[in-house]
Amino acid sequence: MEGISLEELQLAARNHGMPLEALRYPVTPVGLHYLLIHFDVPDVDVDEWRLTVRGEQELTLDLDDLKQRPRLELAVTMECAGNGRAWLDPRPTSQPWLLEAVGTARWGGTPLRPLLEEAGWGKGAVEVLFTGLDRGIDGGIEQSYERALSLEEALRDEVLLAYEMNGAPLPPQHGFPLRLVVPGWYGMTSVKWLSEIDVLDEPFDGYQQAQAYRMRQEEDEEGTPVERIVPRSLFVPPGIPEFLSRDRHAEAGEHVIEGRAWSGLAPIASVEFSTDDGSTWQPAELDPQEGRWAWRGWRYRWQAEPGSYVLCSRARDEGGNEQPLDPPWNLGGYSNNAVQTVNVTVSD
Ligand SMILES: Nc1nc2c(c(=O)[nH]1)N[C@H]1C(S)=C(S)[C@@H](COP(=O)(O)O)O[C@H]1N2
Ligand SMILES: [Mo]
Repeated sequence: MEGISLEELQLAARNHGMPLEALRYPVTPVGLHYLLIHFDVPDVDVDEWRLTVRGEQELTLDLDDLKQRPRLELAVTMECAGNGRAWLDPRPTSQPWLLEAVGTARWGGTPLRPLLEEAGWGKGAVEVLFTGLDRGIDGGIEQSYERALSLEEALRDEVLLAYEMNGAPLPPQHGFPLRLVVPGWYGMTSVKWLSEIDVLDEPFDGYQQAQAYRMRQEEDEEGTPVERIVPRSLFVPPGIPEFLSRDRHAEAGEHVIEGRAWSGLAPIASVEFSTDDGSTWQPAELDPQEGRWAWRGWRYRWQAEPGSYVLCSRARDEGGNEQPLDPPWNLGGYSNNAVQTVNVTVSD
């Protein structure tokens, strides 16, 4: 596999991941939640800031107007569609995530649907476009960061306009003062620094919809859109790490491996654990599911004897979707949910 370029390193240093040991927390502390910012964090003056909603009518709201609307708080697991990208060979050039582009927050705000109903839409409405305040250039095109959802998806009860994260105002890096949160979909859908919502009569064909976030093998293919999160499980690596390789060293005896699993397609049905690089699998114990949109905790009691091991876990959802052992390749490096592997040396 080719080395990481300085440009990829520049992206990786701006956009940090969640350290895997933070899988211990059911709700990720804000500073440990992953970050993905395509351009710059915009400079927002909240006194000047307004949300404009354009349907059949145009509504303009400030932050206090939004806070006075019905309140909804939901624990939602968010994952970047590029999580797992750096394992692909050849490695697509973009943010080189390994496994850590995930986090779960309690997002507080107001549901989108009643606001859309107030603005109204005509017979020809097909999509709803969400525009952020951040601007930049990608694929040679100057753009605001913006993404659309079908009207049907936008009207789901759990789609949220969030002004709080874990009980505090959104921090600048997570979209202050307002962001969209679309449970079950990869993170690119949840537009930060939200300023405009437009009901559209034509499908949106902007860069982040029609060029980026499509599953394809070649540049000139139309491909299919990246939408819902495919199943994944991750676990806290046991023992202690070697500084550079992050390979693990553990003592013989029982290790309770703690992990989490999620899928945007269907609820998690099972998690299995392997200590021999996926040759044989044992069932893990699942914790109760705490709400549909947050990850589900699981544990595996490993009786470790001296030796060398490759630990892995594999989740399956109720739709029968299961993590593959080897990653299928695609041009953008999206949606790679191949199993995590952790090398461990166990000694007496
Ligand atoms: N306005 C705006 N919204 C955005 C982005 C962005 O760059 N600009 N990045 C998206 C992507 S790709 C992801 S994965 C999530 C990350 O959200 P987080 O940084 O709060 O974890 O935000 C999404 N919303
Ligand atoms: Mo992302």
